[in-house]
Amino acid sequence: MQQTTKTGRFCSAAGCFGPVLYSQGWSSMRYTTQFLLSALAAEQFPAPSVPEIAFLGRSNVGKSSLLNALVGDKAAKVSSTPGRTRAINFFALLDPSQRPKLVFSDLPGYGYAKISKSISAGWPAFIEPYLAERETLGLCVCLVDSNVPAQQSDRLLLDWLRHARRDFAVVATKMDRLSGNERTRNLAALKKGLELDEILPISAKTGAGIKELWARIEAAETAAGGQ
Ligand SMILES: Nc1nc2c(ncn2[C@@H]2O[C@H](COP(=O)(O)OP(=O)(O)O)[C@@H](O)[C@H]2O)c(=O)[nH]1
Ligand SMILES: [Mg+2]
Repeated sequence: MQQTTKTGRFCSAAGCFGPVLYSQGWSSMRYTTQFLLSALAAEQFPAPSVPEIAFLGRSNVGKSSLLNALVGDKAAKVSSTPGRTRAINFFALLDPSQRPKLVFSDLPGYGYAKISKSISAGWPAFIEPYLAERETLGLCVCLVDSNVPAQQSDRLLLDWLRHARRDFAVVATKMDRLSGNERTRNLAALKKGLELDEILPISAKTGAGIKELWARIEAAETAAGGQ
């Protein structure tokens, strides 16, 4: 069965095909998304290969919606399947000749539980070694909700990533819910609260910022030695 999604993406049994057409324009590459596996322990991680992009955020921040906007329904569906929400879900992004170009890793949402000194008491133990040691990890995309003030759990995660010298990009989700004034105010407050120079405003609903995020991901891919 084939279907064309709301955003104009084309999906069939073989997968979803980008780029996503939004009013902002196109991402530069056509990718097919292929689910690789769900890992519940470090031994289950796929063999490191192409540059990897990790997605991190608190539950309900809009991670599934963002993955859906970036690469299609498949990633979002797999990642919200019960039993897979506590796993790291790995997806390969294949170029038109079906060669893997990137891997997306979708990490479990860190909960409302207070993050302790090991990043999170509520996080499975294999997350921290993944972030610390995964050699192909080129970028961590950290999601924060633009409607919610800076959270201690997000602050701790970002401090941890800084300490680990991991490249990260922070995106503020659900921007469509805010008026123009609120956008400016909330982004400034988040930057201050999280000690950031830059935060990328996005909306999975309207597609705003998705093209810019793709550009950031592809820059990280290039920096990590992808081609
Ligand atoms: N208005 C709006 N709602 C969003 C957006 N992204 C996510 N949501 C909503 O926020 C809720 C949580 O989103 P979801 O993607 O499941 O979050 P996750 O738990 O981080 O995977 C759902 O009700 C989504 O419809 C967005 O860009 N705009
Ligand atoms: Mg989700």
